This record gives sequence, structure tokens and C-alpha cells, in this order.
Amino acid sequence: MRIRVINPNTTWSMTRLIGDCARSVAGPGVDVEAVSPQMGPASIESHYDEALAVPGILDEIARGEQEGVDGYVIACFGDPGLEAARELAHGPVVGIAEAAMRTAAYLGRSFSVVTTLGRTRGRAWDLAETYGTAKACRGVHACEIPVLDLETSPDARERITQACREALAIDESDVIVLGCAGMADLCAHISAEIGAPVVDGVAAAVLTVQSLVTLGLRTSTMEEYAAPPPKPYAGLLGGFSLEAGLRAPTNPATRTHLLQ
Ligand code: 2AL
Repeated sequence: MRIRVINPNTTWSMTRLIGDCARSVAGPGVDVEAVSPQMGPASIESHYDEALAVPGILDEIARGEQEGVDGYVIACFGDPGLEAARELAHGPVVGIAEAAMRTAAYLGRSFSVVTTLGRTRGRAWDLAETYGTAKACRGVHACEIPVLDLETSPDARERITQACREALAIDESDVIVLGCAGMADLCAHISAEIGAPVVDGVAAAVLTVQSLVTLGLRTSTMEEYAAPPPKPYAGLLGGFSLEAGLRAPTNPATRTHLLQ
């Protein structure tokens, strides 16, 4: 089974971290490929960043379809492009916010999200609504560490741990959801420190995709996630035009960076 984990930002060191975390949970016989698009923002911390990350994500899906990938993870907590990706891919596509929030709901009656910057909190709330988990989501908290500083800031791990401890206390919640793919390696440490389950969406999404593929389940094409109607796309998006009867462009727009 081939699972492609797409880090929608273009920071390779983060893609490597995400790939390592994904492979550490994947079952035997599961080949996890961590990729980063050629085009797009270095990190995703705004609606603008999210919008401009989507073409690169769809390009990775188109390539994956040509290469026989079985399922995909979108490894950014805003789940950018998730529904468009489902229209292109034959196999399942799961976002890390979606997987983390749904997984948290198995583990307690309530959860708190701890994310990066305060300006991304609204998106997390919107997604909690979209996935039907808003009732269980008691709060979305920001540690105010920019995405790329997660790797370099010497006290990032302790600041995030403290934010998780405070979130549990303020919200009186049962479970923590980590609100950024760049926090994927912190799960075990934080859980040990605060004594509550801590869900990383990268691991949760990889195992969700693995389960869906194992069960032979794929995205329904009955209605909204059917192949998009073919039409020309102008200018820089010319490579994204779909041919009649095909779900993904045959000539993906950009070069791929594949980190195995
Ligand atoms: C993210 C994430 O997961 N990757 C990224 O670049 N930005 N999310 C976030 N809330 O900052």
C-alpha cells in the first residue's frame, strides 16, 4: 500500500519530520512517501497562505494518481484543498485536523486544540464545525510560536507543553489535539508531562487512510466528490485543465520533491 503524505508547505525539513512521524506508525507493507510541493508558501499561517498552497497540493495528488498511490494525507492543520483533492483522487484523502478531531472524540467527551498563531484559531473552529466535532471542542488555544520557529526555537517544546496544560485546565477538557503538523514529534513527551491523551493529526490521518484502504473503502463519487466537469484553465493554471472522463490532469503542473 502506498500512502502519500503531502506537507502543503515548501519547507523540506518539516516534510522530513512529518514523514518520520508518519512512518513510525504505519503498518508493515505500508510505503509512506512524504512530499512537499514545488510551489507554495514556506509555512501556512493565514487564509492567503492556505489559498496559495492548494494548487501545489492538487499537483501532488495528480502525480500520485499517475503513480498508483492508494491514499493521501494532507498534513496541515487547516486541511487546505481537502475537498478538491477528494474530487481528484481515486483513494481516500484525509486531513490532519479532521483525523485528529475525530480521533479525539473517541478518547473523551471533550478536547482542546493547541495551535501556533492566534490568527489560525478561527480556521480550527470552522473545521470543528465542519466535522461535527464543535460540541466536543471546548477551546482553541495559541502558543504564538510561528510554524517555522517550531523547529528552531529552543523553548518551543516547553511552551507548547505549558499551553496544553493550561488549555486542559481552562477548558476542563479530556484530550489535547495538536494544531500543527510541525508539532507531530511532540505527542509522547507532552502526553507524559500533562497526563492526558495528546492526538497528533499526522499519525491519526496516516492510520485512518491505512484503515480505509485496507477496508477497500474509497471516496464516494455519487454526488459532490465526482470528477469535476472538464474545462480549460487559463494562464498559470493551464496545467490543471482536466480531460473528459479523467479525474486528474495528465500533465501535472510542477515538479515534485519526494522524500522517502
Ligand atoms: C500549519 C501546519 O500544520 N502546517 C503549516 O505550515 N501551518 N498549521 C498551523 N495552525 O499553523
